[in-house]
Amino acid sequence: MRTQVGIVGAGPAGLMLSHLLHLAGVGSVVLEVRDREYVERRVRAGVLEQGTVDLLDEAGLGERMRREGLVHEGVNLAFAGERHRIDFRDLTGRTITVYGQQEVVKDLIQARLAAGGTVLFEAEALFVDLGDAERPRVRFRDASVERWLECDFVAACDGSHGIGRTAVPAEKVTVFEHEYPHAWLGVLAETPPASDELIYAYHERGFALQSMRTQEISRLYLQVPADEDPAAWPDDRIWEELRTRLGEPELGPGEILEKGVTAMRSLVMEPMQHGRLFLAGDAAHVVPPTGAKGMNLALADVSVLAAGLAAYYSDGSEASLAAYSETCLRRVWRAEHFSSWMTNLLHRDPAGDPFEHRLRLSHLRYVTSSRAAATSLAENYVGEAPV
Ligand code: FAS
Ligand code: PHB
Repeated sequence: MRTQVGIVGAGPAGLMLSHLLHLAGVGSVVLEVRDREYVERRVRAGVLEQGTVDLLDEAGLGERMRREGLVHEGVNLAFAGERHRIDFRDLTGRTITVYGQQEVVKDLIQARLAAGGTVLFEAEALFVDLGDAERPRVRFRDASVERWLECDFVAACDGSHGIGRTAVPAEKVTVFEHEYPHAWLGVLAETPPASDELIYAYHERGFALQSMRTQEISRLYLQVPADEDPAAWPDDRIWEELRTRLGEPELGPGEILEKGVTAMRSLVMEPMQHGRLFLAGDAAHVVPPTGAKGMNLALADVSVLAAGLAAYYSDGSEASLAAYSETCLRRVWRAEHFSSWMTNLLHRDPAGDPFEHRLRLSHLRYVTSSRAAATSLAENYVGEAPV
């Protein structure tokens, strides 16, 4: 097979890149190891920054998001029996939209296939061959047959455990990584959200988050130890802990549709490119989900990469491609810092240090009483912080 841009991974990054390249008249092939149903059912991120909403709109993908997405003008911080609203509209003039990542992925797959795009499901990329610098290629297995995908460029959009990252010689990259001592138990439940806006709760028993997908479906998270087994959390324990930490005694119960533990880590790979291989999204960086940045960062990366590739094919210029990493990393590190800051502010340290607990309570009181501090949180959350 031959294409202009070989893309590994049909998550938000890979699919959006393929769509944006199509709009620019550039051909691509997307290789996805999983089947379509798995990719479309995978429950992950839920919050779109205003910039992401605008990108989806401009790319002609905003119709269902506008119809079904929930526009929120703020979030709530709950602690010490109090609840305080951070008003994004007042502080930044911007809003967020709650629209599940799986809905974005469905919209992207539908758009690619409707446009005659090539998305090969159950096609596992085995490795990227950069031997010929001008002609990278991807070895992949499709229906148990191994083949080459010959390309001009390769985009590794294969997530935090992908193979793209391994194609870059170790001596050419620096990987910055931080592990957290906790994870999130994520629950998708058929029960109305207790509040019509997100609730981030800091409780002496640990963090909890109430988000949602619709007015009838709640998306809920609990801080658990880093190596927690979901089996340790039967439904009644989940509801009891959520009610306590969120301060919502009437929450649930409802049918739990999905339950899973997500590890928390920060990671950045520098640079995000090597020759004609470019890494985007979780393939290049990972953030703890507390700041709701993961998917937004992935889509921002590929809008930069698509513009650089379009420029190359339209007039041969390579300046934007050469600056891809530098352009993306400023925004990536801003999101890394904010996600780490939100995580440390809202999660109980496993030792339960009383001094740390008092510091967090004071920090939360400051953030919810100082307009300057609240504005700092708000502009980072909605994605408007200077990078
Ligand atoms: P993705 O991981 O979405 O996509 C990569 C794709 O590449 C996958 O479909 C994978 O199957 C495919 N792939 C991998 N290796 C391949 C190979 N060798 N060949 C072919 N295909 C291959 N972010 C938030 O903001 N909020 C959240 O609540 C949140 N929850 C999360 C929960 C979980 C369990 C995980 C893992 C992540 C979560 N994230 C969350 C982060 C998540 O949303 C990512 O930021 C987002 O999926 C990044 O998109 P991509 O970079 O496209 O990577
Ligand atoms: C979600 O709705 O899944 C969600 C919302 C906010 C976060 C993380 C996840 O910080």
